[in-house]
Amino acid sequence: MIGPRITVSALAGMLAAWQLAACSAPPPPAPPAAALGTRAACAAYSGLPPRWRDDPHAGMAHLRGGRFELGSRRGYADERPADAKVRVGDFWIDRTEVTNAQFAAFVAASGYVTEAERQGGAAVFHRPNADELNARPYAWWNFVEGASWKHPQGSQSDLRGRDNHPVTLVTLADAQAYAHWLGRELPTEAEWEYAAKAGRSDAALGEEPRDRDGHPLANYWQGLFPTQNAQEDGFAELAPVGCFAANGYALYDTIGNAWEWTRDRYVGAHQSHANGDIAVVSAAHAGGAPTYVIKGGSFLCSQSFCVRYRAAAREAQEADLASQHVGFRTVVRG
Ligand SMILES: [Ca+2]
Repeated sequence: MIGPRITVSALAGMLAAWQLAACSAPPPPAPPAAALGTRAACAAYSGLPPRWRDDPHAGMAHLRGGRFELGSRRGYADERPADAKVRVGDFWIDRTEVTNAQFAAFVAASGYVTEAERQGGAAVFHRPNADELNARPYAWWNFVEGASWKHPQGSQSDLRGRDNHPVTLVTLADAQAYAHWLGRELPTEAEWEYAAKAGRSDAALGEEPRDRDGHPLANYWQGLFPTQNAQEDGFAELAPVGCFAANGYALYDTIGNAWEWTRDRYVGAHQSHANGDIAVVSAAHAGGAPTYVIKGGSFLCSQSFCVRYRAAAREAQEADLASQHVGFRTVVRG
């Protein structure tokens, strides 16, 4: 059976209708900002988001607020009881951890001197040998003289090749100073966790971040901490921001890479696990600094020690302790 003939005039009419529709259609959306989320993309990233300093929300995603479950029914005891009635408002949040390039711009503009620079050093990780492990607890932390955000391994080191890495070795006050320079704030714990969970409530939120094939989905520690780093994720220590796929809210590295400061004091019980060798770092501290909540885990979190590479996980960090595995991201409410 032969179908109805399509005539030349009918074709012309269809073409005219298509052209009319094309002319009246809204313009296509602007191309998305340079996407991160792959090893090649993060390696090529300058560390400064598109329209940096021209757009007050440069590098940020806007999240609609809502109600969600803060905490976990499956994690450490200090993540419970999970509260399913926590509500957050609308806010913008950095899509990546704040980078060295961004923090350098702040320092260049303001002349700001970080707390670690004033203290003369900061806590830096190293992989200890057996003798060191036997000699003292938490032997993987050293207070390194001269270490600061721009000298991450000590005074002889610098930021060459690390513009796109998260800035670390910054204290709570340092992070707040940067945020205020941009007219921003640090997130509350609830805002941070809302952003990191990205609307999810499934059981995988409480598990090691691997895909179905077993590949790591974040920069954390695979192997026996702190002596065996299998580097299945491709990184021994900090990675450039945005090397791994974004979460459902287009945010990178909420899990792993660097821990992230929040503005909230840490109150209540805490299941012990060290964030720093207090005996070592006490030389630079008067002691008694209040602790604040940090979130998301870092490149040092492992199945064998710190199982805190999860959105609900929380750690208490001394406000004035600069450490190699703690950075931050900022928010603008509204
Ligand atoms: Ca992080």
